[in-house]
Amino acid sequence: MSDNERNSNAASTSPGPQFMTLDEAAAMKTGTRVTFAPGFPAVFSEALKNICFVKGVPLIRVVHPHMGIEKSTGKDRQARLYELTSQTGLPTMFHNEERPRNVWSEQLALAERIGAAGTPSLVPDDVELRAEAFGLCAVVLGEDGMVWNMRNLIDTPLGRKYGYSEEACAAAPSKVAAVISLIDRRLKAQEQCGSHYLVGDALTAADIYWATMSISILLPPPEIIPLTRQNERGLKYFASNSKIPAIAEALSKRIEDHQRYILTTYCETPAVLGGDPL
Ligand SMILES: N[C@@H](CCC(=O)N[C@@H](CS)C(=O)NCC(=O)O)C(=O)O
Repeated sequence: MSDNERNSNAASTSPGPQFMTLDEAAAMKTGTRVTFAPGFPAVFSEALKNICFVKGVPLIRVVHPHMGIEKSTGKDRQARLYELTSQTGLPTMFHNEERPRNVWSEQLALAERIGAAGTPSLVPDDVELRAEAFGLCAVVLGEDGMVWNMRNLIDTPLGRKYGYSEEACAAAPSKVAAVISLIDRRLKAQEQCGSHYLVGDALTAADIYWATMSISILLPPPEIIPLTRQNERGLKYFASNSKIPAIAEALSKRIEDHQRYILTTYCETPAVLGGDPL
């Protein structure tokens, strides 16, 4: 994607991107449709948006239905989502008439396949580098990984879906910190080889996923993640995570520099979130 196209992508959707309904998205036969929580940088949706941005895949934004029961009807708000995708996680991704993709590794593979010519390959051809990139993604995005444990730092309905308990909550800071330290060691070793990236000497999915997911423990300034009515509380929570002692100890200038470099160089910045900007 050229710089012009990159800028026009951000400009055409900013400041008020349109979000369609799930039913509208499901009825479409062409295009790449991804669900979001308008106004909130839900990290899995945000990361997929950034992956698609790098790959020059134009996204059609869709509202992800909230968890819980709709008071007026007594129905589960996510019943239709479940009917369409056999799960309820955010984000789901539809492309043309293909089956929906609900897991990051499948979403990444799809983005790689449909990405525009000339865009960076986010999954290395070299299998050793590929194993490194997927290994890092797994400890950030996978079960019992960084994001999983970040959700268990406090008791929320979402955390309850990921096994929140007093024990899980007590273990979460050191599990989150262990991943941050791994990334930091990795960046240090890469720096010594003259690389700005987590794997090899080029951008991979690991950089995009980590830089995006790390906003939940190291909040970037509003020039990168703008404030909205919908994310005000959530961003305070993200910011407070940096102050949890085990996490604060693991964070470093190197982690911050890499996050800012990847987000501002390769991703949609400022993030186009929709919702009501403050
Ligand atoms: N299925 C996704 C994970 C996405 C995810 O964990 N989404 C969370 C929000 S950040 C969610 O919506 N969880 C509730 C649910 O799965 O019903 C993947 O493995 O790539």
